[in-house]
Amino acid sequence: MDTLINAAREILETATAIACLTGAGVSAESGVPTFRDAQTGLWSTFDAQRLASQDGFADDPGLVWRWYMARLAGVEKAMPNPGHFALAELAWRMPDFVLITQNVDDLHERAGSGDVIHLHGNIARFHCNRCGREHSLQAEDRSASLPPYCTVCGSYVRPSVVWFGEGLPEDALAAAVDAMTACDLLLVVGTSGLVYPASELPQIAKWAGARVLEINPEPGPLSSMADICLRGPSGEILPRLLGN
Ligand code: BV8
Ligand code: ZN
Repeated sequence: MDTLINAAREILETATAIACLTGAGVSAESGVPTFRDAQTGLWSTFDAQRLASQDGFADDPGLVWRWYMARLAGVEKAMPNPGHFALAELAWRMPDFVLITQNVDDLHERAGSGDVIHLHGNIARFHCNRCGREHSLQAEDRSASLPPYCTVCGSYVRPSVVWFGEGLPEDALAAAVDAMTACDLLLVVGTSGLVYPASELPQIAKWAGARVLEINPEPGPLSSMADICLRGPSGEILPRLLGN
């Protein structure tokens, strides 16, 4: 692994514009279950992809609401891990560094990363499912058995995350595509590369001539386009990549 880390460090040191795409794996060591783990952990009897959808919300708004309140509580209790801090440090070192995440937690921000591009929204923000009016979470909402009602139109409030079957925020996706075409190095950290359209982003970087480093204990569909695959937890690998 040392040889690979040294080779990766050399690529990092010669890069002039770095983009980084993170997934749930970067928060795993903070105790936030990855999306797939969420299917083996507390919620193993539910299909997470069903819960994170308009149909799932229409079917059982109370179940979906309680699922998000439980996940939000987990995110609020979690602390950023050395992987998050290493990416924040990298942004300080590299004038041209763009961080794009599929995660709905705020651990990158709490580690000091600024201007994080969130492709799938933010679990701590809420809006009306019909009229879009923003809703600030009240204490009583957290233990409620049903979602709160919008004060304007009376529809249910939902978390401001992108559900399956919903489009990604156009500005976030456009900024991510721009970063992929402009970078000469892409770091792909802790993502299974299974969720579209985020999973298409690394290919754009590759076509634009960027080198790709994958950091993930497991291989996946994105591994074949990586110049170097660092097989291990990002909380250990990223600090070593930065020489810490
Ligand atoms: C859209 C917010 C169109 C919600 C999320 C059939 C084929 C292909 C595509 C589709 C299909 N059917 C439907 C689709 C489209 C669908 C999709 O891709 N489905 C997949 C599952 C087949 N996509 C969509 O619906 C998207 N929208 O296409 O809309 C459209 C266009 C215009 C207008 C209208 C509609 C929307 C996708 C966004 C869904 N929302 N999150 C919530 O969180 O509740 S996605 C959700 O899953 C997460 O946010 C995350 O992004 C994703 C899981 O991916 P990962 O982050 O990679 O996490 P995962 O658990 O999978 O993997 C963890 C990885 O970490 C693993 O590789 C593991 O090895 C690694 N790891 C573990 N520990 C560590 C580690 N790595 C490093 N260190 C460690 N310690
Ligand atoms: Zn409303």
